[in-house]
Amino acid sequence: MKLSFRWYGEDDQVTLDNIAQIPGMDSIVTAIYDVPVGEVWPQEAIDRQAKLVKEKGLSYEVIESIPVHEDIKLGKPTRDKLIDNYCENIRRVAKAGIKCICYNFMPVFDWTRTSLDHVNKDGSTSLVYYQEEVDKVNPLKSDSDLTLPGWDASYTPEELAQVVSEYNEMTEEQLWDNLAYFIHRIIPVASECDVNMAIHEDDPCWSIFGLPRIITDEKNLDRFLALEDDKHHGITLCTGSLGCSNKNDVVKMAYKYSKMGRIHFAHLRNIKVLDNGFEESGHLSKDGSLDMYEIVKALVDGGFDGYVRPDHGRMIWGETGRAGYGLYDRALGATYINGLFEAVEKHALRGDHA
Ligand code: DNO
Repeated sequence: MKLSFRWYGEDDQVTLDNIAQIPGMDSIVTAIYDVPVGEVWPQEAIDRQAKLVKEKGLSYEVIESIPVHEDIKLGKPTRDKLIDNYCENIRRVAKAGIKCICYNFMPVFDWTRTSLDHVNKDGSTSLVYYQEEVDKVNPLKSDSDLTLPGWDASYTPEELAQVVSEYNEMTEEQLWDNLAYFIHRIIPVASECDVNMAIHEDDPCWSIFGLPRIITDEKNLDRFLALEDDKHHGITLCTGSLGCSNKNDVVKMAYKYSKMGRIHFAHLRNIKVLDNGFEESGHLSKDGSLDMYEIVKALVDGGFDGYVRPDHGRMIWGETGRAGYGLYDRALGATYINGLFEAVEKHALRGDHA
């Protein structure tokens, strides 16, 4: 496993030096953030970023994300040109040494939470999702002043209502068709460039606001992976996204898909599953509902050799900044993940009780 850490570029208050000083850190996970979705990333910007990262002794091998334009998900006639641009971005980042690209296929809303600063008993703050709060929001009403954190701020309320309404008639099957169309076009390019494409599961892994969501469970991941028989067509195993539904057996999926050689990236974090949603917790097994030891063991047993990053952290020790992406709790998570992998890998090499 290669330990990695998300970095939001030169504007991120968490610096490359901070990240390089975390024990065991190997790779940066980043993107070009100032180019509108659907456009081609300038090669100079990619190369400059690669140089900055490498100068700190870190690898530049993972992009999260090259976002997928809504017109591709909607299957609009403009999609062909947008997919050409997407393929060009794959070629360009590959030229700079990228080996893995994380992306998602969620209509309009990427990860969704109802609060970004829920105060825990110990005074730390976390991201939480309470279903009753989501149910109060209607993104089709542009005059509603209710919004949720994490919404794409580049949309005005009117534009948001417009794009949501375009999905109104769309069934899950149509979204599958549009996803298949996209995958059949990008995977041959990724294969040629030897870049692993790693789709991120929908977060949370159920439909919100009546919009279709399909990358949600084992059955759908099987269907997704069957779209192309090529190891470059794989997944990001996000334990928090899959694990927020009790119906998902994350340990089983970690083993099954790593054994297939299709997990290229893992987002490891824990959450407390509630009857009405979930709360993000510290990374440790005892902090939440997921058994992180069993998940790591399943990855190792399955032969996983991709990138891993600690996922959302809580805000601790008075840190302020980008919700979920502060330095301290993610660094603690990284160290915990390192410990789990070292223990599990050494044990596996030795065999039982040697
Ligand atoms: C949230 C992230 C997601 C993820 C995208 C991948 O913190 O896990 O925004 O980057 O869904 O495309």
